[in-house]
Amino acid sequence: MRTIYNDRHALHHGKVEMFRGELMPCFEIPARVDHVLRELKARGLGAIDAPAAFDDAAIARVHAPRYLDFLSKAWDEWVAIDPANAGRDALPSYWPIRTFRSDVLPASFAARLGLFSYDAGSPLTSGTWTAARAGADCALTAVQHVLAGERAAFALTRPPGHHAGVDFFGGYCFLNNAAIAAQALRDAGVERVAVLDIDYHHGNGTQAIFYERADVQFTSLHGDPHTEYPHYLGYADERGAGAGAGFNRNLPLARGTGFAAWREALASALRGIADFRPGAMVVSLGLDTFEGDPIAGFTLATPDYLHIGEDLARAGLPTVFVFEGGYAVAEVGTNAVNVLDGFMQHAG
Ligand code: FKS
Ligand code: ZN
Repeated sequence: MRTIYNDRHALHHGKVEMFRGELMPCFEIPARVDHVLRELKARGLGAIDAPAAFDDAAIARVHAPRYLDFLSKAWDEWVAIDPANAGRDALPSYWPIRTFRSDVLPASFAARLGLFSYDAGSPLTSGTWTAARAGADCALTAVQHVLAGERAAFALTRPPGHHAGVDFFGGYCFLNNAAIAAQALRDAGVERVAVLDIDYHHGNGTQAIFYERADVQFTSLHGDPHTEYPHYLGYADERGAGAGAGFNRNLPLARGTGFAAWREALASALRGIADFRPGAMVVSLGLDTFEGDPIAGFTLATPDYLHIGEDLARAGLPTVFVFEGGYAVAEVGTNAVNVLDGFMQHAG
């Protein structure tokens, strides 16, 4: 399987995130991708290519113009407030929740930082825009290879994407790479696209982007939002709305869920995807379902990831893998490559 990779991911390197009233070192760090890259090379999984450069049009198919405008200029605005900000990440501290206006774009940078985000765990850094933008190029390039007839391709990128919505960042995510890939497949003429999200955390951004659409089906296996981040979305009764009614499926699982139960949920998810008869599938590939993950609660073991790849291959669909979470840094490479390796061994 071909991997699309670019070292610009490392330009996004947050220092701290807010956790329990304290600033803690970030979990989402460049070394995550370095480990996956090393494992891909060690196991000779396939070519590792640089992404092609795309203009902003494919990104603007998913994200709002005023959000992209904000994100692309945010770092310069942050430093313009105070030159000393060059040495600090930007973290929001207030948000326009219910009863506040979101149509007004305040002049204040801090106010706009809150308007376009939903948590204090996603630092915006000097290289965030460049890294996220290069990540979207990786996803779009992976799509091109699959459109050209390759069975699958892997966008190895960070920051991750599945929490980012049309006009907000959060959960370490800025541009929704999986949604951008799914939309690009649609725009290239694939009539129905399935997005399968197997990160530990619900892909609230991807769900929201496609919630009222019948042409992109979203299915997610994740920790029960009653106890797990992102808490405010990801419940089983969210089935889509309007034209999208019936095209959203959430399979929340209790903290502590092991591979047997998780794999049954995956089988159910894949049956729903088969019923949809998609022309292609985008997989939000998070590895934070691993038993050793420091911020998640399932108990999957390293060999289980080979079986996940096998099950995904048996869906028989052209597949774009997009890298998402996974914070057991020493194991994330083996776990990710196990999925891809298991897939290729059963891709037929
Ligand atoms: C502990 C509270 C939870 C945010 C967790 C974000 C998870 C991100 C992810 C992604 F794939 F996007 F990277 N913090 N500080 O794993 O879903
Ligand atoms: Zn996650």
